[in-house]
Amino acid sequence: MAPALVETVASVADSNAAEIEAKRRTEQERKTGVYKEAFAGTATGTKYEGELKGTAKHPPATYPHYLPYWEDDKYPPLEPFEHHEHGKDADPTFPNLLAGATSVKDVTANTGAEVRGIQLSKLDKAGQDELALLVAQKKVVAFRDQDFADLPIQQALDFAQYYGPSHIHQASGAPKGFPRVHLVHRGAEDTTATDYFKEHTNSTTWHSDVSFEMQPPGTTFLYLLDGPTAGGDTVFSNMAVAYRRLSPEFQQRLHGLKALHSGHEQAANALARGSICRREPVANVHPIVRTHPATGEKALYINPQFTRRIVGFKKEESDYLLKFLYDHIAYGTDFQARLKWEKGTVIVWDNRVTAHTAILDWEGLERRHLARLTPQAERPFETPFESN
Ligand SMILES: O=C(O)CCC(=O)C(=O)O
Ligand SMILES: [Fe+2]
Repeated sequence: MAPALVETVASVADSNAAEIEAKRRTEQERKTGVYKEAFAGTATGTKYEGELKGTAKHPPATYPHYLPYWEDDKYPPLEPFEHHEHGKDADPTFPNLLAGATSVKDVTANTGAEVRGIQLSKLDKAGQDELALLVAQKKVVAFRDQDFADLPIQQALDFAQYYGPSHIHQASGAPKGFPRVHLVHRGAEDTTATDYFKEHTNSTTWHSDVSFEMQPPGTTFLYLLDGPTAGGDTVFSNMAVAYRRLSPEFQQRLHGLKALHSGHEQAANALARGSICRREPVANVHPIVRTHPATGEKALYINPQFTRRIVGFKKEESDYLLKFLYDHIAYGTDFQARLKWEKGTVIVWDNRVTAHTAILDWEGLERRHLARLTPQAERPFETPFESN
């Protein structure tokens, strides 16, 4: 019998509390820069001339139509929708996805894979279903030599939107006319990262994308447009192994707990830097242990960027337990995988069962430019604790 779903109730009408807390924290955190927004791009910080024409040391952007713009158009709240999990329809032997592959390699013993020899954009529906399942199982897969970056942007978006409506980010830069594409862009000669390291020891910012939304992303795509010669890798943490690594007693205690995730600080940080906010920010309550709809795996679902408070715990209790869980994720190199970018790489991860962090380690002020397509998935749900 399928386990009964334990309803996630956003009973604490904490949106207000989250907003007040966000205002208090924003001032302080803009100064300390613990948010990844501390090194997010802005309209005024982006040197378009260097990006379009190149600089003395760096060539122009290879994909100028993917340069970020912050058009201040306002969007309504995200609409709830019924998510269809395509991974559930997949053939688990992956005949339509991997038959033509020339190489399929695991990145580590428990996390990540690298695939060569297939073209994602040519997959049929059965192949796309298998992609969702493979990514849910491996957590993150790097597909090399892809044509995504060369497709018309709308075609790449249509491919991703098979998995769900592509999220419109509240604050990030987007290609002109494509607010559903989230851009990661550090232009040539941009010194934000080096400036950041004057005050900080590392750039690690573990998170699961936009976990504050009611229906956060599932199968998520990030593809390289331009990258540094070496470095700028992305590290993924396998949140299902992170959960399984805990003792059954501890796992059981986490079951039934819910946490508040807030997008208010991200919005407030963007406005405080003179950037935009496309939508009224939201906060939502999600279970701390969520279940994946295709694999049935349980995974930790908290992250230091967006999770604020465990519902029903006093502040010190909540801070204490969240700190333990954040440290568990950050120190757990035995359930992390560090993926390298190459020209033509599309990395696909399942945002429901992973956390990730960019690594800003390269020097020489080279450009790093990527595009993310972010289909939303189901509202996180939990299933009852089962001892192993
Ligand atoms: O820049 C990266 O490697 C990752 C950026 C990121 O967190 C994202 O696109 O969701
Ligand atoms: Fe991210």
